[in-house]
Amino acid sequence: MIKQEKEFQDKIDADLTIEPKDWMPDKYRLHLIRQISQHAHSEIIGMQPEGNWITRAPSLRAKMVLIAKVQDEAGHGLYLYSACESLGITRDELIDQLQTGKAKYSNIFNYPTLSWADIGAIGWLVDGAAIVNQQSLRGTSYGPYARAMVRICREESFHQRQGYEIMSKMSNGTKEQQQMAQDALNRWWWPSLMMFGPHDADSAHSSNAMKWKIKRETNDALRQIFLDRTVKQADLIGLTIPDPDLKWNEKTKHYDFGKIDWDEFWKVVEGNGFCNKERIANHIKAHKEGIWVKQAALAYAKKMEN
Ligand code: FAQ
Repeated sequence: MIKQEKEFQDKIDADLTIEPKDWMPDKYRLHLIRQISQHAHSEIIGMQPEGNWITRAPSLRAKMVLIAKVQDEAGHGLYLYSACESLGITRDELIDQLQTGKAKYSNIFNYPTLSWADIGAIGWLVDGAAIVNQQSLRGTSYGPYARAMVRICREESFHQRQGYEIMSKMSNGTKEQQQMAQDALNRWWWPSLMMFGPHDADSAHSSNAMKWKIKRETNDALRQIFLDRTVKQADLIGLTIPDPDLKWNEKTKHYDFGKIDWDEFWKVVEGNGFCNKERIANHIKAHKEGIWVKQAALAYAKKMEN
């Protein structure tokens, strides 16, 4: 091991953060660019399924809360793109990777939002899963990523609560509302479990990620935390988790659960989910239509320099 590499690993082992100007192995840098950009793209593409319901929110309060949430996701994307740029890649390159399909984003955002209950399910389950993952990432070894996570987690917990509030209201509402809430849970449950990525044995990047403390917990460990927490929340509002194999295990003190359909996961991740094409087409359209804003801002900045 070369001297620099040893010093780098010693720092990680001592739980010190790596900062943009510190020496780092290329593989660490590229690993982070991949993960942080996937994370940033997820926040931005994740605005679409919820944005779809802003005009149809059932009350002014619900509309205001949803607008604030979607706006927060844009902010999260910006913090993450900035953290990623500190690794020596430009925003234009990152956007190009997303739009040409070279970079992934979370599987979950390729499912459609069919009813208002889906907005509840996204907040409760998708933000709930995101928080579990992101709370662990507050201790990630790359300083700018860890600091972005602290701020994002605070906002994300408000998002989770707004989703749970919607689900709780609907499951205590009319029979039709209860059915809508259960139907949303049925459709979003398994894709939410998939968000944590493949099982540890099949997770290509986990070994390096754990060695470099980019990840502090494995995919399966985080999935289990989310599951244990969420089953109890479903019980509280009278909803049924759509898994006949779900069972409390007295020995492990965790819930055992059924098999995840990994074929569905890979189909979605490889671009063949319900909404992949629509999501990317919308992103490209928004960028084309908004180019004048970017040009105007750049022209203004240039004028101020002179
Ligand atoms: N979707 O070896 P691993 C949010 C890919 S934020 C798509 O286990 P890794 C907020 C993976 O990239 C949600 N692809 O990979 C919000 C790799 O392929 P590659 C996003 C996935 O990186 C809420 C391959 O599978 N959060 O929701 C997924 O060690 C509501 C092998 O996998 C983050 O990104 C997936 N779910 O572990 C916004 C958190 N999982 O790159 C709006 C940060 C795996 O070699 C509304 N990221 N793949 O081509 C992470 O913690 C990790 O990257 C994992 C995956 C855990 C996602």
